[in-house]
Amino acid sequence: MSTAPASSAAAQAGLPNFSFSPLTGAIRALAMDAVQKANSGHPGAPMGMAEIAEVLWRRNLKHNPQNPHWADRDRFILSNGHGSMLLYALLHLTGYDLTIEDIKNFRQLHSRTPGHPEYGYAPGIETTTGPLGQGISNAVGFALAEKLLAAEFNKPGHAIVDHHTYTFLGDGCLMEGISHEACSLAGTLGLGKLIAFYDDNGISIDGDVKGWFTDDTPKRFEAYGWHVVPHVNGHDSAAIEAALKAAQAVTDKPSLICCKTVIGFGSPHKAGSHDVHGSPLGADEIAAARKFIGWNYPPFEIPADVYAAWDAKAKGAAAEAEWNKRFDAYAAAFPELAAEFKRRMNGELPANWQGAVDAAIAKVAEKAENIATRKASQNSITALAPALPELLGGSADLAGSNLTLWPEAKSVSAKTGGNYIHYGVREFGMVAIGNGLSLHGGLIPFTATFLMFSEYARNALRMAALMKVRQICVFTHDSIGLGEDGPTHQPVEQTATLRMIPNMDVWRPADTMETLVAWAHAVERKDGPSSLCLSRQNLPYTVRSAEQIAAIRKGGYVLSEAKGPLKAVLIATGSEVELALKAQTALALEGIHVRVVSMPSTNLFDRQDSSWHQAVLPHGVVRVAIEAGVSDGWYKYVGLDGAVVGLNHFGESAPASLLFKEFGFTVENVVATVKAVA
Ligand SMILES: Cc1ncc(C[n+]2csc(CCOP(=O)(O)OP(=O)(O)O)c2C)c(N)n1
Ligand SMILES: [Mg+2]
Repeated sequence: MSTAPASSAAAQAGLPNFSFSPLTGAIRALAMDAVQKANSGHPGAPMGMAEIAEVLWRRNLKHNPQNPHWADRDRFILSNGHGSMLLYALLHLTGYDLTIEDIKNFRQLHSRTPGHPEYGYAPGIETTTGPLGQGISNAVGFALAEKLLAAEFNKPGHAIVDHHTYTFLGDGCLMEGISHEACSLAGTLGLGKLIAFYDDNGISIDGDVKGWFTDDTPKRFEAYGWHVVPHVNGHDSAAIEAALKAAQAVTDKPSLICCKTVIGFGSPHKAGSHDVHGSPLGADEIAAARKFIGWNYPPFEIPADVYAAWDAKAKGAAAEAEWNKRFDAYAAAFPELAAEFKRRMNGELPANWQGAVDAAIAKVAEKAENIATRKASQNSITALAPALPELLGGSADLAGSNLTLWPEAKSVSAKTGGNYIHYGVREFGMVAIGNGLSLHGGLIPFTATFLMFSEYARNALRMAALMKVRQICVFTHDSIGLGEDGPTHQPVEQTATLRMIPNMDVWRPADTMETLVAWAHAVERKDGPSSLCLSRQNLPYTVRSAEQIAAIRKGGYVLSEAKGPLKAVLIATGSEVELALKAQTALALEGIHVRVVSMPSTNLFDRQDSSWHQAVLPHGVVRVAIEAGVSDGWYKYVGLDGAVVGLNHFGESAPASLLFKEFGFTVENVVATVKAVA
């Protein structure tokens, strides 16, 4: 422990009349004690932001701890998720179902209070945070959702969607590039109900940020078109309150409130230093801190009057009751809109959804078009969107290449609502914003870019999967089949690595029918994201029976049965299904009969039972997989006796047909490969 002398709290806070309040004392004590008990965690941010948190959560936040799902609650996102104990303390103190036992179990196996706030683990956690920069980006999505739903549902005199999105963020979030992507777009879209508090403590893990972070943050955000309240003393409750009121009063711009704080404030010897960022204070320093902040209670004990002063249950219930009354009036005036709002906030699909899907399937079968699957995706959106008003499209500046626009698409702007977002060239920001849009409720977002640039969005895709968020990712230009743009744009390992993200459904459809079914499945999937890997080039249509169309949803199925004694099974995806079918014909001429299995989604196939696996891939029959991508993942289907026609190196810049030939995606090579193993 440092033996530096403790200066007075007033001197540390830079406020002559400063004294610690028991309200913030409760936060500081819970954070110190829980981190100490767990012997790990981050006391610095919770202690440094306690005054800001008290002003927001106890005096301003519109929420009902007894109904964390109330549609019009304010949303709160702790973007500096390492400060999780701050959020847990606030949820506990204000009356959410998060007990003192939960706090004592901080960071323990199966507790509701894991190291970082995890969506779904405890009530009131709106999103998972911890990977810095993504919480603020989710918050942009939440605020955008509010704005779009307000534009769609509110009527004069009936503001049923009318809440703020608040977020706390630190130096780390602002250093992360994604904060630029998301906050820049938030400025352009004028998200006036987004209010961010910057914990400007000058410290990150390595120490004083002066060596690596010297941006003029207020100027940066002003340049984005934000309303900025600079130079707020983050321990001065009156100043924080005034800044918050000023931020609420600006309704056409997001607000950033820059709060100067002392990290670990309340720890007499460690405050202001990176020592307090991410380790327990230690028993001696905690004892000294208790004295310093005037907190005379044992660990995990909060006096009744402090609980009472924090308790937001009655106020929250009254706020929700008042909203319910207003909603009833809205429902009386606009019964259909009210029912639609409820349906959408409950995440239920429209009653006519199945009918729309069936009609679209019938049309695709009738048209039997030979088109690129990116075009088939656009046709699917065009067919399904009229039945799905919650669909909210968008692309990272590739609308014309990803083919993500449809006849009724209406671009969102600062002034108008709509159902299509031009995300600009911001892939990571886009997918993180998409997560926020989805988590808010009422919307089903889809996002789009080239499959190659899924890499830029990678961690937000992982977060979608981790949180079980419904987001549909349209990834076009899915292989060397994109041709002349060359190896920088040609995915080789992306489809395979996306498949490896737990709970991500990856689709690589072979034609218009598989693309439509992939879309329908992705929309219907409530508990996770889907990535649709789509071709730039045209692909032929394959006629299927009704059973085969139904089987697409099983991820892998027999597309073309062997016309004689079964010698081998060819497994292919996407553009390589055509090749497999041609190889089947060529092999048959030589008396070698093979079955072609189309495997548009290995993830879905893996989830089927063993009888389905056996029916599609019978034991004892050699298998050859064909996919224009890395081969590793296919060995689990073909085993060591089978073979893979894959691509284990980068591509080249040339016309697609030449590249497929150059790299062995030819009938001759597939025939030879089958003969070598069968
Ligand atoms: C994307 C990402 N990179 C690195 C980390 C590890 N990390 C956690 S907190 C932190 C420092 C953050 O500094 P700041 O936001 O200023 O937090 P403070 O120390 O002020 O609480 C780092 C590097 C992370 N959580 N996420
Ligand atoms: Mg900091």
